[in-house]
Amino acid sequence: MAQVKEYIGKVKPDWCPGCGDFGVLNSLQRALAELDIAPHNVQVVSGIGCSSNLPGFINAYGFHSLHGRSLPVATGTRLGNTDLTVIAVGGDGDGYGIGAGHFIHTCRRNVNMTYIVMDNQVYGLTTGQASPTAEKGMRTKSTPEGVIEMALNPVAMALTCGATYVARGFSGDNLHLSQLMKGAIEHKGFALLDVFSPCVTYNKHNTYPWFRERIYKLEDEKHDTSDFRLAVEKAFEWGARIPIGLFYKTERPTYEDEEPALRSGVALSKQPLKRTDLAGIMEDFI
Ligand SMILES: Cc1ncc(C[n+]2csc(CCOP(=O)(O)OP(=O)(O)O)c2C)c(N)n1
Ligand code: SF4
Ligand SMILES: [Mg+2]
Repeated sequence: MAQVKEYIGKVKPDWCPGCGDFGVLNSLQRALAELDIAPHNVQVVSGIGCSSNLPGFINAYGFHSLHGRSLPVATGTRLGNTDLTVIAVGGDGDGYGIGAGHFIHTCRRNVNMTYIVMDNQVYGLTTGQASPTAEKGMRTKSTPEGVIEMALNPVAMALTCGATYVARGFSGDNLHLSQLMKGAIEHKGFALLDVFSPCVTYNKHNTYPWFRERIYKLEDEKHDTSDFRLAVEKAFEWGARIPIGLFYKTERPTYEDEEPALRSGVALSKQPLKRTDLAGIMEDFI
């Protein structure tokens, strides 16, 4: 088995001390080591945000893309080289705000990759504005009198948009989180892992103790992960009790299974280049 230290990047994270993203990074390094996936076979793609700086701190291929654009880049990477383990990472603002359209369509596309969202209910990098998952009424610097809109529900969205592995973790429980990550990475299809990852600097409401008082593990209540309706019901549980763990898992053909250019099973990047004579095509247009 690989060692966790093999996945430690050369650059030390510059997150605030206590930021939940440390737990996500550590859990991901542990999950990859336990799955024995060599760093050169992993591509970590992000958008923009504190959380999206993660590819700089892990020893693997990385791509720090544009705000909200991790999923299209990750999809392109995966379709270009199906031999890679592709993991998109980022924040709630990145994935559920500016990147929401990509999120919806990536769920229904079912490309075989993992999406880890460090959900802290704020835009951390830009100093604490309300994000799409901020609760109604939450006071932030952009909502001094409280958020007016209702919060977006990422788990329910992923379920109803067609993601085939839908889970939620907590960065205060690294062992549990790395198990969910392993499940997501091993799953054949699109996996969403929403992670409660507290922003200790700008979110004084959703703190570690706040989550610890409320979260419980679905597996402790013998949750049936094949029951779609039950998963949706659980996704809406919020308040005194908040579930974490695997909500739903199912199998259906991936995009790669059905895309004609990939059906052979040979990665596109390893297929021979065919020379196409463009002269005939050009004549049609000129
Ligand atoms: C097109 C564009 N719009 C806005 C920004 C400014 N911006 C950078 S990060 C960010 C939000 C980050 O929030 P989130 O994704 O939740 O990450 P966090 O910092 O909380 O981890 C915003 C609005 C940007 N970089 N690019
Ligand atoms: S501002 Fe918040 S999200 Fe960003 S590094 Fe600090 S604690 Fe983490
Ligand atoms: Mg955020």
